[in-house]
Order: sequence, then C-alpha cells, then structure tokens
Amino acid sequence: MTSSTGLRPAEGLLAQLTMLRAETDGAVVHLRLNRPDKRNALNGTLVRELQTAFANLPAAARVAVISGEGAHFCAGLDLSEVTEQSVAEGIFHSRQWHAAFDAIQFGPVPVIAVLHGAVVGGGLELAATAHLRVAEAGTFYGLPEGQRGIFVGGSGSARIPRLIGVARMTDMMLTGRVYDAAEGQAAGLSHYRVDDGAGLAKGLELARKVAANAPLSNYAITQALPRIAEMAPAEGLFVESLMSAIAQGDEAAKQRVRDFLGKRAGKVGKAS
Ligand code: 1HE
Repeated sequence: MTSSTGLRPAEGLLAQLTMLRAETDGAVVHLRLNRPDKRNALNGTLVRELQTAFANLPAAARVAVISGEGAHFCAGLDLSEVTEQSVAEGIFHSRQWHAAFDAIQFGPVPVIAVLHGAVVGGGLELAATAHLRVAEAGTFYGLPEGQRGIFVGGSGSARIPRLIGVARMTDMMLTGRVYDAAEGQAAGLSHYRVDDGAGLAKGLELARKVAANAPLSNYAITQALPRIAEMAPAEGLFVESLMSAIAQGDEAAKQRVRDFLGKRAGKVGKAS
C-alpha cells in the first residue's frame, strides 16, 4: 500500500531486513532504522543490515534516504555489545562498521539523512556518511565516547572533522558538549533545518530533486568530488578534467544542455 509519502514497502532482499524498514517509489529508497525501543542503537545486526541494504539497492534506485523510527535518530553504538569484547574483537567490530559505512558513502546513489532527537556517538558517525543532512529543530548532537571511556570506531575520526573541524570534535569528545540543532547547523553538521516532524517530507523533497539529475552527474558529485578534495591540487585537477569530460560525454548531459539551449529547461533559481 502506498503511504502519504508516496512510498510503498520495498520488495525482495530489502523486505527481509529485520531492523531496517525499507520503502520505495522506485527512484527513492527510504531506509528507516527500526529499533525504537533501544533508540535505534547500532548493534551488529543493524550495522550488517545497513551494509546489505546499500550493497543491494534496486537497480532503479537513484537516491536513498535514511531516518530513524521513534523519538531519536540514533543513540550510537549498542553499548551492551562492547562490555565483554577483547581488543582483537574490538578492532574487527570497528572494521565491520567501516565496511558498512563505506557502503553508504561510496555506494551507487546519493544519500540523505533525516535527523531528529539524539544523533550521538555512532549515530553521528552514521549521519556523517550521508551526502546531505536534514535536521529537525529538536535534533541534538553529541560524542559521549570520552565519558564512556571509549573512542569513535565508526569512521567518525575521518568523517566528522571534515564537516566541523578537528577543534570542535575535540571539544565534543573531551567535554561531552552537546550541540543543539541550531549550533549543529552553524557548525556544518546539517545542510537544512526544519520544524519538528517536517524532516522526512523535506528529505523526500530533496531526494526527488536529486533523483531528477543525470545519474552520472550525481555519481561524480558524490564520488569524485570528495576524493578530489583530498588530493593535491595538481592531481585533483587532472581527475577533475577526466571526470568532467566523462560526465559531459554522457548522452544525458548532452540532452540536458540541448534542452537549455532550446529554452526547454529551467533557469538557475527558477522552476523549470
Ligand atoms: C541503549 C543505548 C545504547 C539507549 N546502547 N542501549 N551512545 C551513548 O552513550 C548514548 C546513550 N543513550 C542515551 O544517552 C539516551 O538513551 C538517549 C539520549 C539516546 C535517549 O534517551 P531516552 O530517555 O529517550 O531513552 P533511554 O531511557 O535512555 O533508553 C531507552 C532504552 O534504550 C534503554 O533500555 P531499556 O532496556 O532500559 O529500555 C537504554 O538502555 C537503551 N539504550 N541508548 C544500548 N547506545 C563504533 S564506536 C561508536 C561509539 C559510540 O557510539 S559511543 C556512544 C554510545
């Protein structure tokens, strides 16, 4: 049955996931963390299901949206899983998160995270894998690893400083400082801030816009751009030239340029 969001339950492998609820309209796939009784804390099953979902998106998928069921986006690492872990198990556990989170950031489609309530610890690490973040007014961000006697292990040390800088992340981890939605937005944690309850609608609105772009252009933006930004300028600019020629050579790009020149496409800042 199609819901008010225009999405219907996904079929196939995505329908078999137990801690993620998947729905789709074809181009947009919405994955909702579905463990609200534990505030969507990320246990091994949920992390593996995220990896499975992103490795098995339907061929028609053009963009994915991640959100959380219940009062919070995600309470981070399921702390009940770490108390008896050996050092070696801790390393393998962290590497499993890296594999799953890489599958999100470096998967085939742009990803939009819709945030509300707690976005803490591994929940913030998960949010940082997305290419766009929408935060509801009641969102709050924390990195309580310092207080828990642990360290980020879900790629937060690589991804979060690229959003807010090492200095802010150091403060959040050392002092347990919590950012509210407005502070998070100012620091660079979210791209869009909306009223409570309006996050998914905004996320889906953005998703449908992004899905209307040429797929190769979206791929270049989400996969080439962040890599080029990590390169020395000379190497980066060479890759930029290759990527831009590849994207431009695609028939979808040629058609879009012809549409603009033929006055059949919208102008910047105006609806088409
Ligand atoms: C959990 C977890 C969890 C809740 N692991 N079980 N993350 C944290 O340090 C965050 C810890 N959680 C919290 O601070 C709060 O739960 C929240 C602010 C997120 C939400 O508060 P609230 O009042 O809505 O819920 P609650 O009553 O605290 O929790 C409801 C249940 O979820 C409760 O279980 P119950 O059996 O007593 O009902 C909680 O124990 C459970 N729960 N959060 C396990 N995180 C790869 S490295 C990543 C490192 C980290 O992520 S460190 C940060 C961990």
